[in-house]
Amino acid sequence: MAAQNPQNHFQDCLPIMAHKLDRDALIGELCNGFNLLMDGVKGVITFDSLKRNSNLLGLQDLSDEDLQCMLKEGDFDGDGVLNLMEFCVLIFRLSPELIEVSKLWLEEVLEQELKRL
Ligand SMILES: [Ca+2]
Repeated sequence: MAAQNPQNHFQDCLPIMAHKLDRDALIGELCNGFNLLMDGVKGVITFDSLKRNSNLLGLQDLSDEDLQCMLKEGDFDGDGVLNLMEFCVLIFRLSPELIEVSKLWLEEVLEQELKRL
């Protein structure tokens, strides 16, 4: 058990899982990543929680400005922090391989929605 580092595991697995189209596992990993980065009290990713935990995801080389940019880029509702949905969307945007996958998911969801109508 000791050999497995969950942080590295998260980063390494994202592209692999994207290729497998294993949606549930990928979403699980995204949630894990979110949990690693979020502020435990507020339940969202703030600049401080991102800065404090960025090394967990191999982001320790990013400057304060880079981190601010990440937050700003992912923050759709403008409250200055990232919730789980905003985090997932940001990860998809930062990882080109995942964009293809998310398009497929979107089509799948739309198809299911259309069938229900
Ligand atoms: Ca937000």
